[in-house]
Amino acid sequence: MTSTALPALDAHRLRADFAVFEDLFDGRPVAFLDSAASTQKPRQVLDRMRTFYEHEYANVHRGVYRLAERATEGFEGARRTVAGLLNAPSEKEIVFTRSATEAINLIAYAWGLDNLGPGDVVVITELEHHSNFVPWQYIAHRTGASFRNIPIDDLGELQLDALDSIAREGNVKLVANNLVSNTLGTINPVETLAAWAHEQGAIMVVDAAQAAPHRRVDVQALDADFVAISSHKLCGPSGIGALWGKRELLEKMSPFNLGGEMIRSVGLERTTFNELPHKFEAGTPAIAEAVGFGAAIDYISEIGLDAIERHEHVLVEQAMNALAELPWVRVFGPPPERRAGIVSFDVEGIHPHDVAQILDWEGVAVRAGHHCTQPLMTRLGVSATTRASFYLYSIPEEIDRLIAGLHKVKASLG
Ligand code: 7TS
Repeated sequence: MTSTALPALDAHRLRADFAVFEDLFDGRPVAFLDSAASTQKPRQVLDRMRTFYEHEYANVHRGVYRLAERATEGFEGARRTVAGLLNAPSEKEIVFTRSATEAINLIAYAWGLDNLGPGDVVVITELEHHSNFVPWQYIAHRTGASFRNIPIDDLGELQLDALDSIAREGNVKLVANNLVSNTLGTINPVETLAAWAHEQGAIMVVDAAQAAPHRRVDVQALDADFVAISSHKLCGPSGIGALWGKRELLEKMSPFNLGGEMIRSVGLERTTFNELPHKFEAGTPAIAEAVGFGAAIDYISEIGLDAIERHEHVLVEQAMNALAELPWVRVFGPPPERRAGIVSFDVEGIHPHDVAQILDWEGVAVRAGHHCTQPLMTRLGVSATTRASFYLYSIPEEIDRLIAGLHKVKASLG
């Protein structure tokens, strides 16, 4: 919630860290309202990666020479930073992956294939990104488990009264939900779902790709079993994400990718696997990207996740109030109090791709499409929406430009 007593974030000052805002498109900087897809990168992250490549780079976990030790320290230091961000009990529970998508696939293959079967139930929600939907649908089909969906109400909030009937359908073994919906911005009641999952004897998988950049995520407070996050959504480089998992689960799980680095010893007859987290990190990892990921976490932590959350709340309220003045615009999802800095909407009679195209001519960058949430689009009765999303460098003027752009859209195509 907004409070004037708390220090506000100075987005205008922070923008100086992002070179992209110095570039002009038809004489104006881009109004970048697509941070839910991926965020811009500050100089601090890019400088850290450059220094690492120039002065600290070697492969990790293998050299005895000092440069290799320096590289390993940079890489493992990033792991400690990720553990700190998530309040993980141990950094050994942090596995670097390529992305949030790969983190979820790791759970689906390495936990799901061995632990699911006929009579078991996998529960997801109507609000999931395909990354937290398709792996579960696929693994459920492959193992013979059933696949059930928690529906949403018209405001895009989960209908938890469906849980009782889902529990009667079999052994609920896994519940997967995002903490923040990438399409509607809904903040989901993950703690409640985790408690319910545990009552059923199930594990709780939290897709925090869209939450970790914008609010505190504490894996222990959520009482989750697995949490997936992504670097590129929190000012870090693409190509790296992380999975946190409870140690007892990770210890028992089979490996996911096989090859170098994840082994303890290899013989013709038998291979034994490395300890955590290396068991899940086959091959040369994304080393400088991990270091950049750590630098990005330091950057957002210094600004403060609470300040980022409050800043986005002010922007989302401004955007929703302004959009509510346009009778030809329909906004999807919950009120500002129960959402992060994401607004999806429909402009009456105009396809979202045309909306986004005309907005681009005005220098306003938004995403149009199904946002990798086709089951949600079906529920909303649309094939696509236009989505504006905010981050720490977003400013009120950009929302004014969005609204002015929408008037042009209406005037030219409405
Ligand atoms: N989960 C959620 C909730 C997401 O929003 C995304 C990406 C992912 C998982 C996948 O993360 P990645 O690390 O594999 O990239 N979401 C979006 C989006 O909304 N527009 O583009 C990508």
